[in-house]
Amino acid sequence: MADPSLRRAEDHVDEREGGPPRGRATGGGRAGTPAPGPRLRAGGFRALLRDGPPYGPTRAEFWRSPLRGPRLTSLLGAVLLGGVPVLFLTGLLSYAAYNPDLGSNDMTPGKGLLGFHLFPWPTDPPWLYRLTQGVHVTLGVTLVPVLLAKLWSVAPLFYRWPPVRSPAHALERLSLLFLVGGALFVFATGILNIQLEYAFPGSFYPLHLYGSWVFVAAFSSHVVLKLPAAVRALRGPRRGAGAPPPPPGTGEGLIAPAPAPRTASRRTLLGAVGLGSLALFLTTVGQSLGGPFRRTAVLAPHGRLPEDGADGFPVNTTAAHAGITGADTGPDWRLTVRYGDREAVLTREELLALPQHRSALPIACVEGWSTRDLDWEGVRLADLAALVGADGAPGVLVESAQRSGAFRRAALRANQVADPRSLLALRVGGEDLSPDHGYPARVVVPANPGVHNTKWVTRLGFGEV
Ligand code: HEM
Ligand SMILES: Nc1nc2c(c(=O)[nH]1)N[C@H]1C(S)=C(S)[C@@H](COP(=O)(O)O)O[C@H]1N2
Ligand SMILES: [Mo]
Repeated sequence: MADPSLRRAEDHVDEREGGPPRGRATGGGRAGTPAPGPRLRAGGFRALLRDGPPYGPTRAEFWRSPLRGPRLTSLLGAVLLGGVPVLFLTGLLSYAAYNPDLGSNDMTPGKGLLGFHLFPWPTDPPWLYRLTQGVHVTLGVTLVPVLLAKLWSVAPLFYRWPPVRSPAHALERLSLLFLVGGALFVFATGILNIQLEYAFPGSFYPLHLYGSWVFVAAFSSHVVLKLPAAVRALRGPRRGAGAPPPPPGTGEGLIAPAPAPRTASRRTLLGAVGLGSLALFLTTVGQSLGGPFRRTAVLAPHGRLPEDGADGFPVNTTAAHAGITGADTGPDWRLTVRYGDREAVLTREELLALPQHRSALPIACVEGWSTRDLDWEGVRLADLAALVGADGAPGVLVESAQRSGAFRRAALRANQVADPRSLLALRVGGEDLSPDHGYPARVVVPANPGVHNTKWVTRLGFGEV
């Protein structure tokens, strides 16, 4: 027989649920021990529906950690409440940064519906995408231990018996499926994408984008439903082992009725979660800070690459991987610039003979890594537009020598073309572009996601957005 105070906690459950007494605390003290006696003998399907199996995780005694409780769950929830909105906001900004409403930039089906918040992505400050996407990826990675701890802290609730009590309860459980499934799905797809460098099974963008809307919808209703309880738990007194049960409506089902002996304090658990997050943060953030810090990003695929040397910055998609051959970029390479029926075809020498400009701009990848400001040299996109009288064009479709793959082309908006720092770059760090960095010519635009800084450019189609 369990501690009498635990009976009281159970009674609260019964009060709230309005069901018959469930006797979960009476079936025998220890987790995993089949409850002997009356429950089994009463047997039958109806008893099973009412009480659950005589042993296993549907029984409160199965869950023995003395660390679970509303305060722990609420503390972890509060951290997620701080982090998830920032993740969502920076994620939406990243979507906007692609100018998904332009040309072939976005392959997401039904994107119109999700495009309500879009705005022309600015070119100032030039480090904007570096910041927003660095925060998005670093914060996402850092929150993983908190998310896992939060799920652990509420694990007994997943198994509460009976699984469905009423239509309203069924709806609530369905929303939890979207909350937990959504959280795991969005975090997993994000991390897979960083680790696989775009070699993602299926299409990452629609999956991650739609997944996060589902997750955030479920998250919002969860916050509305749980915030009062969370505030109560955080304001209320701390409860040590053996403390009286909390008042009704707080934490039933979380506090173990038959707790195992305490081997660590709640503070130790929170400390371990915090240390895990700190370790992930410290081994990830260097990829966004760049410079000497890049070496500290041991968990990031673009982490440890050194940044020294003229061309010394990470490569995303090598020329070989993109199927770019020597013939594509050799002496026969030409740049076609077109606006309506006006067309100019230029060799690299002719491009080098046009006015050359310098821009100090970073590469900032959607995967979260970015570089310091690199010293680019080349022809202004605005000058190339003027060459074919495209000054007023709504934008430009940039195409590369790459034959397949989503990033073989990208559309830029008029404000990006007009910015005097936007270049068709021919050189970086005082040397010709290397083959992997886009030789003979590539786009660099301030605040542009790296993926739209197209390499191995062969054609600029002004107005073709
Ligand atoms: C990634 C985000 C989150 C996930 C996946 C998550 C998941 C869950 C799940 C599955 C439950 C159990 C619900 C049940 O079966 O009744 C729960 C309970 C709870 N959550 Fe969250 N949660 C998240 C964020 C938050 C936030 C931001 C807060 C802060 C307001 C919060 C506060 C709570 C509270 C107070 C409970 C109540 C436990 C009880 O019924 O006593 N959660 N959470
Ligand atoms: N043609 C083409 N251009 C491309 C890519 C590509 O796959 N194909 N990758 C893009 C991505 S995702 C990034 S982050 C930058 C990286 O530039 P870097 O390899 O010179 O650092 O190039 C972009 N330009
Ligand atoms: Mo990228």
